[in-house]
Amino acid sequence: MNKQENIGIAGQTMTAGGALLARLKAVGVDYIFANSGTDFIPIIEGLSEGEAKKMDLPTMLIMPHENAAMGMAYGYFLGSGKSQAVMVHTNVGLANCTIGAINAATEHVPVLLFSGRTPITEKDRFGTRTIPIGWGQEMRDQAALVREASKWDYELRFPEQIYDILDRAYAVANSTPKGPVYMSLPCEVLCQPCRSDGLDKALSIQPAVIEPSRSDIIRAAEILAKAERPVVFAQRGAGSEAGFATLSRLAEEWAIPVVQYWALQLAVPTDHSMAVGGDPEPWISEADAILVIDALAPWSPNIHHPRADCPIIHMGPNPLYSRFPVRNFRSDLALTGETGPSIQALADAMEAHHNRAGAAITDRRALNAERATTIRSKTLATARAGKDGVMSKEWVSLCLSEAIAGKKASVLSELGCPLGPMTLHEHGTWYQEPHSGGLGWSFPAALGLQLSAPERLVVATMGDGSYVFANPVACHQIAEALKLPLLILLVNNAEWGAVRQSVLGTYPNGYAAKADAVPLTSLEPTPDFILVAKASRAWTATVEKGEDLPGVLQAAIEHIETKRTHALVEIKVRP
Ligand SMILES: Cc1ncc(C[n+]2csc(CCOP(=O)(O)OP(=O)(O)O)c2C)c(N)n1
Ligand SMILES: [Mg+2]
Repeated sequence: MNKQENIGIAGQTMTAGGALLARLKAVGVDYIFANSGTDFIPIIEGLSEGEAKKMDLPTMLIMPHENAAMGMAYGYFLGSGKSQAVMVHTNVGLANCTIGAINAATEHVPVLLFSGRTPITEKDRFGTRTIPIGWGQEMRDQAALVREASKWDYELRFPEQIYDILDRAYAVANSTPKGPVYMSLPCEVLCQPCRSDGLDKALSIQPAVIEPSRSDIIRAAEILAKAERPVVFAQRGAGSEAGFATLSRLAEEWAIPVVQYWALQLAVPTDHSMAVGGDPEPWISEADAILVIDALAPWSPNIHHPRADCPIIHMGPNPLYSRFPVRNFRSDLALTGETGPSIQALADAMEAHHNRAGAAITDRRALNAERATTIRSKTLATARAGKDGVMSKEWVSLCLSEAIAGKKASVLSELGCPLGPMTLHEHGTWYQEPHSGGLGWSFPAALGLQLSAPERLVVATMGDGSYVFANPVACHQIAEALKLPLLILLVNNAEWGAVRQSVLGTYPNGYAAKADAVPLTSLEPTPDFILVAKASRAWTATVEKGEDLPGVLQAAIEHIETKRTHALVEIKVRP
């Protein structure tokens, strides 16, 4: 029997578009965040066929904008550790996914991204072009739109490839370092019949998950144990709940301060005795050993300077961040592997060094704890002072932190609430926007996180600019349609403050600084954002006075807990 006869002809068949969906479910994809188009003919037909045949399929969710689809897949992974799929319309849908792909690639978030490819043929074949768009959406190299952000890309050529190629896509995306993969799906291929038995067989290619070598771990442990002033720089948390607990214990036992500079996730509790905030100074210039945990830019080399004789260890899924052309932080030792298990291995290796009970470490612990307390007290005092007049973002953080105390909550921030004034104790309680800075992330990522963890109180905080970038009408529609009871804090300063501050930072006495207003940074006249949220029947409130905020946050949370619909609080903050 030749191969062609083996496929579909003998035995049961179905539309390849439906087979693709069934195979995705079998490899572990529960949700497809989808924005459909004319190229979806075989996907939609296949979905209905699969349902009629009672096949096990992923849940397809309608995404009114592709950026929301990418953000939700990102957030779902944050909440569950499971990669999901995004399926969009040809080159144009893919173009709207590009920022999401850049964000996911930078932050090692695995997403299976699919888009249709306009039919290749012009006539005489099932699924061929029928309308002018079929010509207008053709590209010489569609995958090039996201290739820089993809670990792997491929165009499906034959329907029977569905059996193997999806396994490969899933395994590559979930291998260390994780990241997005892209596959284009020509319409004619998905329109062909395809064998439908065996679609539910187990994943045939397991992801390659890396751990650091034992000898490198032993070397790293020696360096840290011997050091008099070791410091940890952590940026993407501690990898897992276990990693978080282990790093917290390690930092305490060995009296090692933990700097969380531009932290995307929490690595130790904010009020841990060794948590010294986000400023690399004075720690970096004092250090005689540095462990960098999963940090793309652990400090700013233009400002911060480790000692020439200070060994620097980088740990993480891709400790040298090899995707980026320029990133020249000195690395004397690199520990490649998933962060949680790497921290665990390091902590185990440090057990071999018994000097931690010594007087030197006891003194170091007391000294560092005192310094940590001073830093934290200052941060909290500054936040409290931000209550008066037009309130500060730091005051909003402090109030939010108090409002969610004792609840199972996660806070996302995209130029929203800063981490400093918050009191958070667990892994998974804090997420900041990706360092690729593709704005419009917080709202959809929070929707995805909420979908993965329905019982959690998920709080999406963001600047007014970031809210607009998120396509808020689409995001509110999703929140209502999927009954995702988010709390959204829109921290409104009526400007792109980060841009203005960057100009003033580089040209403190320049023309822009002396001008009446820094050009290209104002968002006046500010829209009535409340009406945008109300359009999708969100609970809403506006807060202008710092003293009113705690009460409004409490009311919003009460609404979420009792009515289970989403809420938006617009908070007017200082520029
Ligand atoms: C997609 C995208 N476009 C533009 C930028 C450039 N950018 C960086 S910060 C920023 C302003 C963000 O404004 P907002 O969310 O209101 O926060 P604020 O700076 O006012 O605190 C802009 C436009 C970006 N990072 N991403
Ligand atoms: Mg703003």
